[in-house]
Amino acid sequence: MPSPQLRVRLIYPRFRKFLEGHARLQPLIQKHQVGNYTMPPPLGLPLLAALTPPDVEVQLTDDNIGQPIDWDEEVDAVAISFFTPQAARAYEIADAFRARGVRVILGGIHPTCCPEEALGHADAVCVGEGEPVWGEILSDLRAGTLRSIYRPTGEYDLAQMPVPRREIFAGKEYSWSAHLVLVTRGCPVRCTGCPIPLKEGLDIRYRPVEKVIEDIESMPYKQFYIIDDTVMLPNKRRIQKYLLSLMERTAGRGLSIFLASTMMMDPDPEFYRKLKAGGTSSMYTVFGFDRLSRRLMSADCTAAEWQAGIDLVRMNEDAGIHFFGSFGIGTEDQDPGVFDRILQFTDEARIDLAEFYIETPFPGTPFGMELEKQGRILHRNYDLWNTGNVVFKPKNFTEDELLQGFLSLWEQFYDGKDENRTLRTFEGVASRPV
Ligand code: B12
Ligand code: SF4
Repeated sequence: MPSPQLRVRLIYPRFRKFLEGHARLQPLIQKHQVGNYTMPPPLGLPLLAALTPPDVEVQLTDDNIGQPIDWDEEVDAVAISFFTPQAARAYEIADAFRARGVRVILGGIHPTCCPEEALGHADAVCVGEGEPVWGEILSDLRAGTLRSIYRPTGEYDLAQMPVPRREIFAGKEYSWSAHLVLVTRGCPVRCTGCPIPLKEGLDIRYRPVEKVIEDIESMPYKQFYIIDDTVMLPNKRRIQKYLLSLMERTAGRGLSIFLASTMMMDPDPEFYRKLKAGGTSSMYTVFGFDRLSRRLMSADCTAAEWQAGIDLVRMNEDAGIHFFGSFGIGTEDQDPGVFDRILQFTDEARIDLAEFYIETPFPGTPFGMELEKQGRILHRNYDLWNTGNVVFKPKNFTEDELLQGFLSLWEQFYDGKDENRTLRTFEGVASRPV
């Protein structure tokens, strides 16, 4: 007897964008198209789709761009992928399907960090990487023997990773339609606000360059976003060697590559010229919990540290890589002077594209765990855990001071900025169906 066909509906829930709900920032969003964009969902769902056997039908509803959910669809299960800002909506969707007798499977960074909480809304929760357990989940679903927790026993070998099935995004319209490309997993750095070491382990695993190229060649577009900031860590022996060998292969293809980083970058101008030659067009740089970012945003930053920060920005820009700064505010070592310091820094470094976010105590991060221990979490209305709202008691600010500082950073930074300059990062990828 052939096994019955299974139908699984994949859902990517909606989340509030940074600036959503802050009425006074709406003119700024319209003009510069920052802080409120949508893009294709993370790679979890297309990777699982690629590992799904042909007799299982999977289709995606992207609730984040307002695609309607068919609550009465006849499906065997609903599989939802989400990070923390989506958790409230994910649970609402999960509860509604379970009330109709549909089985619900949850996965992604939030359920990985809060499996017990997620289990209150699901038949099964995937904790950690999905690739090693997805086949088992589907066969247990078919056999009616779904377990509550699926947790891979070892770390997934990225050489085995398939090309994500991005066709599940076809026909959907995003305001920024660049696709994501994964190159590593795991990170030894343990920045206090980041859940990646908990989710993926402390060793960096590399996806073979050949496989990355195969992935890039499978895409009809020339713009994409390499999601792993680990590739910019200043380790010449291993990490840079890997990145530069990738860049040798991407060079000369007319690509526009968006890289991500922290301020842990190599102060070597030649390195940025090589990245540019490989097709790198933008450097999305988070000023968060790494040492140099913290020093730049603290009152006792030295002149040498300040200059080191400016030099890194200029090395990117001078090589022709558009620097996009993402500044986190509200950490334990900042004080209300941080707002002026950030503006002074962006001014002196001549940064023309930036975003500002409020540090948030995400589950599974040392910052989140510490604040939880100290009883400083204000609420768990996850809709507001989108880094555009204050959800904890800050140490050196009042809650209102932090929120007002956040809003005026956006206003002051973009005051008088030429939108043609800020928008050059998004050129060619805005508002295009994927
Ligand atoms: C792409 C991305 C985005 C995109 C999202 C795309 C979209 N649709 O809009 C954009 C740029 C918009 C974005 C925004 C934000 N992001 Co973001 N983002 C990422 C990034 C870089 C990659 C995501 C990805 O593709 N990962 C790779 C896939 C394969 O991993 P995965 O989704 O976890 O899936 C695996 C498993 O979890 C599991 N799995 C996943 N889903 C499912 C489902 C089922 C059913 C099963 C069985 C398994 C399973 O299997 C998969 C394969 O192993 C991650 C960092 C990272 N490396 O993950 C941060 C990350 C997810 N972002 C993060 C944050 C904090 C944000 C922001 C809230 C804040 C900020 N300042 O950036 C903003 C949102 C701001 C706002 N409110 O507008 C945090 C999340 C923390 C948290 N607990 O929520 C991360 C982890 C970054 C970090 N290091 O802290 N982000
Ligand atoms: S923010 Fe980047 S460098 Fe820091 S722990 Fe997370 S993945 Fe590693």
